Amino acid sequence: MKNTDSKSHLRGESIYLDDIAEVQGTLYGLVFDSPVAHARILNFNCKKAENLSGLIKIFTFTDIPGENQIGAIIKDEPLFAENEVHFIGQAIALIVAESERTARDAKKLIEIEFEELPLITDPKIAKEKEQFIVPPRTFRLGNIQKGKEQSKYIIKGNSETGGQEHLYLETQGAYAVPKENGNITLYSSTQGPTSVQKITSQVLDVPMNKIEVDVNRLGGGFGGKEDQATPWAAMVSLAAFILNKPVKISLSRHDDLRMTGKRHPYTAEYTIGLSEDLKIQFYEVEFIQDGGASADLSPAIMERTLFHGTGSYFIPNTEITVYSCKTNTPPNTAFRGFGGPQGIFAIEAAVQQAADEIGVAAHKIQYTNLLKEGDEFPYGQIAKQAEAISSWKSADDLFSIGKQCKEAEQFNSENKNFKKGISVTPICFGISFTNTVMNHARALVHIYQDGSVGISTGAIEMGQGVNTKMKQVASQVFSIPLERIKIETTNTTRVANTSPTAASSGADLNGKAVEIATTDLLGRLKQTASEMLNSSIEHIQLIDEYIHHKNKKTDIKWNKLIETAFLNRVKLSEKGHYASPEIWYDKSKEKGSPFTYHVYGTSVTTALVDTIRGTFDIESVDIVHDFGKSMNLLLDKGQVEGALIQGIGWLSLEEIRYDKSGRLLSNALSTYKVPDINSAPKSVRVEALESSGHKHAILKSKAVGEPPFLYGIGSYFAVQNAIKAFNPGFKPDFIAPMTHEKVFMNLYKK
Ligand code: MTE
Ligand code: LUZ
Ligand code: MOS
Repeated sequence: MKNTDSKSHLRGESIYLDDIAEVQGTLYGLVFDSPVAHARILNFNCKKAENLSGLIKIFTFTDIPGENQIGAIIKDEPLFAENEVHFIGQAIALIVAESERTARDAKKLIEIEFEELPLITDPKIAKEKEQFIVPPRTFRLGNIQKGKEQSKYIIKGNSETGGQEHLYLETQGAYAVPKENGNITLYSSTQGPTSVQKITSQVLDVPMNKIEVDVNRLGGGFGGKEDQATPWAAMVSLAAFILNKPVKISLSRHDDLRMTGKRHPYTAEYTIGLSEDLKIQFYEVEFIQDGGASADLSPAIMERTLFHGTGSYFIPNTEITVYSCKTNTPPNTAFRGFGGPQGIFAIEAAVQQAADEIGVAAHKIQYTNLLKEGDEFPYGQIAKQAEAISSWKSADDLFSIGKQCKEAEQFNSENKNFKKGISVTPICFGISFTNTVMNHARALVHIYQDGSVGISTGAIEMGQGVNTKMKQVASQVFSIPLERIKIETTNTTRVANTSPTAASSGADLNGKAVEIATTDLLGRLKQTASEMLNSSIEHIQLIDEYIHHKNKKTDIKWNKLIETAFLNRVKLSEKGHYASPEIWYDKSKEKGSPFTYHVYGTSVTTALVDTIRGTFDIESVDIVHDFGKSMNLLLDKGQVEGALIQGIGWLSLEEIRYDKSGRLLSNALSTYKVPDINSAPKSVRVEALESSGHKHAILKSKAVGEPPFLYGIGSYFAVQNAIKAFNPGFKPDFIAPMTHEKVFMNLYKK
């Protein structure tokens, strides 16, 4: 079962935002953004720019009829800067012209004067000055003091993970087309059409029903378009609304890199205690999250870090705190894993450091402490259908962890110029938006008179294959081929009040809504069939496009059934609404059961370090992953492979750097190294854990979008272990990314 988009992708026929046929008279927008990181604006003069021929208008905050505000969780972010700027790349104005070229020329003619203000780029300094986005939060389980008393080994340390650029192939963009009576059709490359609709309506001071957001597909989002697709959409809508002309914006890669936020960098300070038998007795950790200049999704991301603070382990005494800090860089945002990977890296660092100091293999400590059925997470949820141990055992059976370690040791004893390192990475990731109210979705299904089917949902196709999965659900319920089914664009007029396609839950939530709507329709169709056959409904089945009666195939085909239903005036359209059951969370106690289920898995990573050049290859990654009962193993394996390589990039290649003035140094693909085919593992094996799936997962097929990103963590520790094999005096730090430069320095560090 392939991704149903694969053919049009391959032929270059798939339509992204910039491929939408433009309406005559379309104008082009370009953002004028701040060149300084923190300053008061003393003077803004665009007279010269406005005199340029072909220049239509330059929009600033003074042109906004409604609120100059785009903050989704906290209202702390203006669409256009008013009197102050807070980061380099912050939007100050939108230049609208007949061509993008003219807009670029005009940009150079804008005059602006600033009074520069002191700035903070280091989140640790922000913490000292109590520049918080929201107050810190703490999750607690058990009693740290008790844990200390039971510990033979107590280890203190710290770790650090860096930012990450989303590098969706399609940059941010939006296209607003005005309609009659002040209505707007808004095409946006967004994961969150409702959020785009809502914020745009507030900026324009019009009701939401005047803004129709339509999304065909994205050329990748990875979280970068969960919240940060909104400003561009609001800007072009503002211009279209005031000028009554279609206006489009499509960011150049350079502008996108500079103006948009990235994965949150985190630092962690931890203390971990273990008893003689290597049971973790307590874990105390304090994270500092670099939020950037405004809240964006930072409070929600901070929450997911708290939820994933203990990774795949049961730790009876835990205290996890996160400080979300404000700095003068672009607001950091959602990125695959959403703060979870940052939390999990720290516990893995603590385990590795403990292993080093105690003198045992890390995988001994890891295995000893894996979550079991009935264990309690620090937030009170009880682990059910826990697959941590089963996936580890399955990985060990299939890939022989012990044997791989022995072979690496043997290799290392025989080679000096190359060293091997191995690491094991157990993963555990919670599925559901941690904000319980967001876990719902809707679908609208039409069966046309000829038997073809059109489905609208709130899910956004961004390469992950959610449209293919939606078709599979309908095809399975109706028992008709996929060719009869079309997935429509995601459109706020057809399906309203959607949550963003995020938290890996797009397929589950929207798929369940499709299942509900199609099941309702099926009931009605069976009723029609029973009338056609003068029988009763329990004798009717639909199998492979034919009505079966009393378990015997009839000659009545799907089309005939639909035609008859139509002539009998049966309702052939249905909507479905799904809200995840059973989940809840009490923020005042920091306890609850927020996740519908968890996804587990185990990977074994082997790295090969060239000790002369200081370079490394990831030789192999062997994975046993908990897909539940995968509804589409090809797509799901694609998600695992893609996420793995994205994770490897985060921890071993990609380095976001700002200078002291808040300027992004890694502002091009020449200075920011993303994984390519040469840095991909030489071998990736992905095996499915045998499991019965989960009843609340769509067709028992567990969410797969984000969890496998965590397998990338293995690359960091595998390379680190290879360095240790060469340089026994090396005392590792736990600062990521482990770039080739750092490997080189670490090989010879005394
Ligand atoms: N896969 C592709 N090809 N492109 C993407 O942008 N985003 C990831 C993941 N896989 C992404 C992707 C992220 S961050 C999420 S949350 C999920 O897909 C969202 O889709 P789902 O909920 O349908 O899994
Ligand atoms: N977005 C969000 C997310 O709003 N809440 C979440 O819990 C979440 N998790 C992962 C990715 N995006
Ligand atoms: Mo994904 S970070 O939930 O868009």
